[in-house]
Amino acid sequence: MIQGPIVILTGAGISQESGLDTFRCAGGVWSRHDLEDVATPQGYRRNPALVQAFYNDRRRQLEDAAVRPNPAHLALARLERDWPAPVLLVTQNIDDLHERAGSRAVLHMHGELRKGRCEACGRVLEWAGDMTVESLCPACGKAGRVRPHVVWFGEVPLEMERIFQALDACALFLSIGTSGHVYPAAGFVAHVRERGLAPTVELNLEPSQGASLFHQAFYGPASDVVPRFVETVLTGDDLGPV
Ligand code: BJW
Repeated sequence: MIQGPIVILTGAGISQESGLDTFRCAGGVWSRHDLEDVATPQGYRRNPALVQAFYNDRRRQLEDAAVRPNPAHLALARLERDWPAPVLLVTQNIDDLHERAGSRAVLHMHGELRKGRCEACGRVLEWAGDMTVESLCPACGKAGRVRPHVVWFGEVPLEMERIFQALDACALFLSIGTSGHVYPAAGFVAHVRERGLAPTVELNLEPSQGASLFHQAFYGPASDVVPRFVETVLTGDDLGPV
């Protein structure tokens, strides 16, 4: 039986049934856009307008009434509410579906679509509409220095210290809807496993890159496997051999 803090890593797969594309699945974001162009600092320096347009489109998508939390997001919010110890959600996603589902302890390690960052004054800003290469920073007033508050390849992900502290103290590590291609997130399971810190469980549509490192795995759509797994944890049922 699990007792104590839970750390959950989520990726694009958890939001797929909410209408947001994953990156590496067939028809995913990287099949339509070159990641070197839109998800690297070099790409941004080459063509900031292209990158702003890419994130503007994705920010607008969040406004679509059809894009809303699915049963997987809701189940994780319930877990945080009903579990007697801390539940920390570490998400690679830049959407806000965990928050909309009611989760409160959420760390966005790859940033947030609804935030911008001023490269002149360093302030992180709430950002609702489009961002352009001429946008003014509401904090310092400079024009053309606001960029999406997201983490591109080669940049350091956010909140790493808090994440590793939580991993070191967890009683269960859960990975949901991520392909395990992108580090450091892909390395969390090895961090927990190598130190014998906690059982590690993968919930995904298919085995991820790091599948062999998980003690247990349940495969299927997140809206199905996540609520069922949360129910098992909350009722205190044995997770099986770990
Ligand atoms: C479903 C489903 C359903 C589908 N239900 N499941 C060589 C070795 C090791 C590392 C490196 C290396 N060369 C370079 C690196 C570092 C690099 C890296 O990892 N590169 C790899 C490609 C090799 N990493 C970095 O540069 C990172 N920074 C860094 O390492 O800094 C150094 C440092 C670290 C720590 C401390 C100090 C210093 C930064 C990475 C930034 C990634 N940014 C992006 C874009 C963010 C903004 C945006 O959204 O546009 O983040 S890339 C993109 O990939 C995005 C995602 O968060 C990330 C992960 O993708 P995710 O979520 O796993 O999605 P998919 O599509 O890959 O998978 C979806 C999964 O869902 C699949 O498995 C499906 O089966 C499943 N699924 N439907 C359940 N209904």
